[in-house]
Amino acid sequence: MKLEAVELIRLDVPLKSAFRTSEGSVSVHEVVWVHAITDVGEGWAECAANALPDYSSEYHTAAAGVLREFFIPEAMKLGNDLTAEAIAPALHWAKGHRMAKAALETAVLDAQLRASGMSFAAYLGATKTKVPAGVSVGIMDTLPELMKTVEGYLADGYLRIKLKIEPGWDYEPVKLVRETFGEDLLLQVDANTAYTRDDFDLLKRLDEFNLLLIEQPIEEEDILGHARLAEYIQTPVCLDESIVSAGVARDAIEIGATSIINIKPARVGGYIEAVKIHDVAQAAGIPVWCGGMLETGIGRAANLALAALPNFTLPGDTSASARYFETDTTEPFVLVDGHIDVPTGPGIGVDPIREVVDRFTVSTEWVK
Ligand code: NPG
Repeated sequence: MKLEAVELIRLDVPLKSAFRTSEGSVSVHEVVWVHAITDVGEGWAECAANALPDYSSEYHTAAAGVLREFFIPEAMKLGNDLTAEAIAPALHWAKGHRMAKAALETAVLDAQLRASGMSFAAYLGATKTKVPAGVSVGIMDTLPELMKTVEGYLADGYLRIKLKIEPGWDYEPVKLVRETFGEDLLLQVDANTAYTRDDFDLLKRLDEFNLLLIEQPIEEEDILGHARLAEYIQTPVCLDESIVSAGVARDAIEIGATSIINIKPARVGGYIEAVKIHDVAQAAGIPVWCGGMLETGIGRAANLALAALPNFTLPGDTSASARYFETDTTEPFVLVDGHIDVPTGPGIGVDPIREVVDRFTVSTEWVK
């Protein structure tokens, strides 16, 4: 297989409502797509980098830049030896930029699998045909607004609620949701690194709510700090931003910094590395779940395939298209009894709807 050209597409996809985390608020999903043209057919991927370097150091225009200047030429140098499995080794010399690397690998993998008629689910080792869906609830201006939103998602059938928290929006909203919706609700929180080692007492107060987990409470480099926190509080600590590779996952597990892992393929450089993390965690008895980066259907499809692996035992942020988008870029993913079907077609199993993509496209460039 050979990479002939890549189209980098910048899209602005409007969100139904603003999504606020401890890092900021977004109302438009600004994103780069990688459309790979190979001699065996085309492949698609959505790069998860945000518009701002707020979740990680990556951001969409930097991802497009590093793809254009370094990664796509490197993949082209592979000539007829191109495979999805060859991408990570070929780009290994380049530090970081995992979301950009992931997007290129995913687009090439999509082309490769479409050509051989195999689905992402089959390639990755999925054992389920549908996956339980959770939903991530942003920080709101008021508690009544939060309650109305959570109530709506529970009525939709979501099986687990994740509340975004930050200092000043933690104890009270969590208490109110727990008291209102009862002990049986699967409830977890996500701080996106908003706290510090000085906040352990504050975080300990959340122990009374019997949460599934607290996600990434302190900064991503501070893995030892998470291990100390995990000893101090009862709520299981789950790492997201900190886990950038299977090696880091292994170390974080070993020092007790994480008893559950959020796997986002984009954050770790792609689906092949994501499966390695799944396996490392499984061998250590650590459950995992699939995170999200507000992906449209093109990105969501592949995440659903990953979430169908056996050690994904907790509901993921694999919500339906309607959670975020009035109009998705593919046929919408729908929630049925709290679950979403894993695509079964070749590759990611869905196709972009050209007219919708054109409507949201800000610019395109060809790298040849
Ligand atoms: O469902 O796709 C989704 C989004 C889930 O909360 C979610 N993502 O930190 O996990 C996260 C968070 C996020 C979204 C982070 C956008 C940064 C940007």
